[in-house]
Amino acid sequence: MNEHASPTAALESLAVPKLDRVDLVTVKLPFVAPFGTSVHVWTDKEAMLMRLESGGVIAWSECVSDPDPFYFYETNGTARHIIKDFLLPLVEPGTTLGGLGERFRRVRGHGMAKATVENGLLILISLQKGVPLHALLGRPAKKIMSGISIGLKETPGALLAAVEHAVGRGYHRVKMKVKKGQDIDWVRAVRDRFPDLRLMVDANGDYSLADTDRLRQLDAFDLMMVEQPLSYTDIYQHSLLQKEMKTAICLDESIHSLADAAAAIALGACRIVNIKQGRVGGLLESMRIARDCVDHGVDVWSGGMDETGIGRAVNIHLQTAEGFTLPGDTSETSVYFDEDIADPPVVLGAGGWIDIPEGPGLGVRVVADRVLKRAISWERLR
Ligand code: OSB
Ligand code: MG
Repeated sequence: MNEHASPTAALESLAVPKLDRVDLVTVKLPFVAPFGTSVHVWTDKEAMLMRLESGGVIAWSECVSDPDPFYFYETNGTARHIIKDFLLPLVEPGTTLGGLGERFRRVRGHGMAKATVENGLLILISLQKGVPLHALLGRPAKKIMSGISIGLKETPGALLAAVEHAVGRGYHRVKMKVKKGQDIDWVRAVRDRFPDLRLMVDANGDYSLADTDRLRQLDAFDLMMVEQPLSYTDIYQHSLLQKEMKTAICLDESIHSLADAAAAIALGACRIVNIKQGRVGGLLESMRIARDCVDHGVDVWSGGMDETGIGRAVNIHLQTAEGFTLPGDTSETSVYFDEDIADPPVVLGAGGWIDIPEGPGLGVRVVADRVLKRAISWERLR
């Protein structure tokens, strides 16, 4: 098999370590400000973490689901059920990660639950080998591009203040949330004030094809892309819309797998794909999708789920992979939290670049006191 055939072949042959102990720990972290979207306003991050212990080595991973099904069908509750009752029983030493992926395929969907387990194992293996996660993925270190996702605001003034702050910090691009009726005028206000800003919008599926004329008005603002304008279930109608719009469409919610990405590309439903490693079932599937996008001239970036420092670090390591050509939703920790559960926090360096945290595994330390302070449930699974 040549290098080009598969970016994940070496990873698929890694052996699953023996797990001595497995816990699910749910933490609740208040946001510094409410995060508003067309589907919900979140005021805190309720994150389900997985703690794996093997031969004295401890690895933490994060499930990117929310407690509610407003962005995605999975919730912390469904992910707990699927991990506990279906996925974890399939995790046995002697299996390879590729073999585990095959076993997981029998469970339909539930990519966020699968990603929690697969990412945890990859982080554990990288800690056991004493190498950074990106090196385990076969990728050299590099500086990562930054991007911020600005939620819906109460007033255009508040939006402009948030964009101004982001520009001052040096972000490589700014994404603003839009919804029907809170769109054209709000984008115009930002564009008038920041004519050269790399700017994009995210609708989280708030529009339908009946809104095509309205969406076409966005073409006037030199946006990098419009993310998920139509339904979270749709691919085909996006292909019709893309033909009517100059602005590139980026799909987020619609893409759950390599097969979805391939279908979207074949139909011309998007010119850009937002890969959220959790939404597509983990790092391996993310790398497969990114490779397929490279092969078809489609740009890729890493989305975010306003994760704690654990998931945020996973997204940072993933962006060393081939294909991640655009700045993603990788922002400073302080955008969401006064105090995260992991150290060090993500901070933008010179020129808006983000350094990969140094050291084995994720390179971030999960601070036990803070996890205990924020924990709302702790369940031992094994
Ligand atoms: O649609 O990309 C989205 C957050 C939660 C759910 C969905 C989305 C988002 C974001 C924030 O836009 C991304 C981040 O900063 O992590
Ligand atoms: Mg999105």
